[in-house]
Amino acid sequence: HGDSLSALLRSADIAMYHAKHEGRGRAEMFTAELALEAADRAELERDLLLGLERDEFLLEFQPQIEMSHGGVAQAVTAEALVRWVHPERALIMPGAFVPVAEESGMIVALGDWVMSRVCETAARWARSGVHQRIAINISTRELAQADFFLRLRHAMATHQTPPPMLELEITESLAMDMDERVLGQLSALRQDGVRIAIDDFGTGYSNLARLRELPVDRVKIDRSLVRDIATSAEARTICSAVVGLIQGLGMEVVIEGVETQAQMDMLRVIGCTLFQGYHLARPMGEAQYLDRYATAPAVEPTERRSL
Ligand code: G
Ligand code: MN
Repeated sequence: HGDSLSALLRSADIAMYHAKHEGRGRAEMFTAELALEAADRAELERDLLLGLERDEFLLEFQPQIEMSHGGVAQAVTAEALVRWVHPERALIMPGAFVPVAEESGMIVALGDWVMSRVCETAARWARSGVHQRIAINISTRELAQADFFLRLRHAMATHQTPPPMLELEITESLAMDMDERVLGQLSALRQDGVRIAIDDFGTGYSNLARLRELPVDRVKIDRSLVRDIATSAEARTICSAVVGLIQGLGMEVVIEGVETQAQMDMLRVIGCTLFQGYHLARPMGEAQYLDRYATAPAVEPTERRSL
């Protein structure tokens, strides 16, 4: 059974990477369809269940770096990203299994695992003086569970996680159609110190009047808005307008998917200070993350002379 499953997961991974720039929702649909087509879903579900029982999942962390005017670069938040260490494959990315987990309902168990692991890690970081928030990606299905917030609060209480150590990432499309109950719960968490971020901004449709009213601290600009800014004046205009709009609403802007120095230089001119992306760092294990980012702020070498 290993071979066909491996092939399925590999093609799902590939599809995911090609579809990703069209937005998370679409990427997930595409991947789920692929899984169905291959008629190997039952197998994947069975493996997921086994994977949960056998504790085959792990978290990687990718830093969000704040660049000050003085050229000081400091990691302020770690985005937690779940990976599956499948016994017959290397690391499997979430795009290849989260959609199936969502459709089969296993997302609840998987989400609980992520939530509890993040709460435990964040509490441990706080105790050892690492005051960087950890961000969790919340999927549509999870938020639709009536007891989602209860389970999150439970995980926080169990591990005694300081609320300011946590950040929730909610996709733009999800943020745009949250009901009153969910909004109320998010506001309450935010009042307790949890940060709320909108993820993948620019991939869906936003109602700007509604955006203004959401209980949100920061907005993560999707990489599709950033990809061409070093080479296209139009791309630059759009990106700059979106950044200005969000800052004008009093929210923080985080740029994700920064892949080149040219993009970053341009973004700093536009007025951005918070960056995440392969140009700065790829997601990595906790030990390596702490090794590299739990220390005092480092001076960015290229900036020292120019500023
Ligand atoms: O949907 P969300 O923005 O949470 O997706 C995060 C995913 O994007 C992770 O799987 C992460 O590995 C990936 N990622 C992080 N930085 C970059 C980047 O600079 N470029 C690309 N293409 N992907 C990235
Ligand atoms: Mn995210």
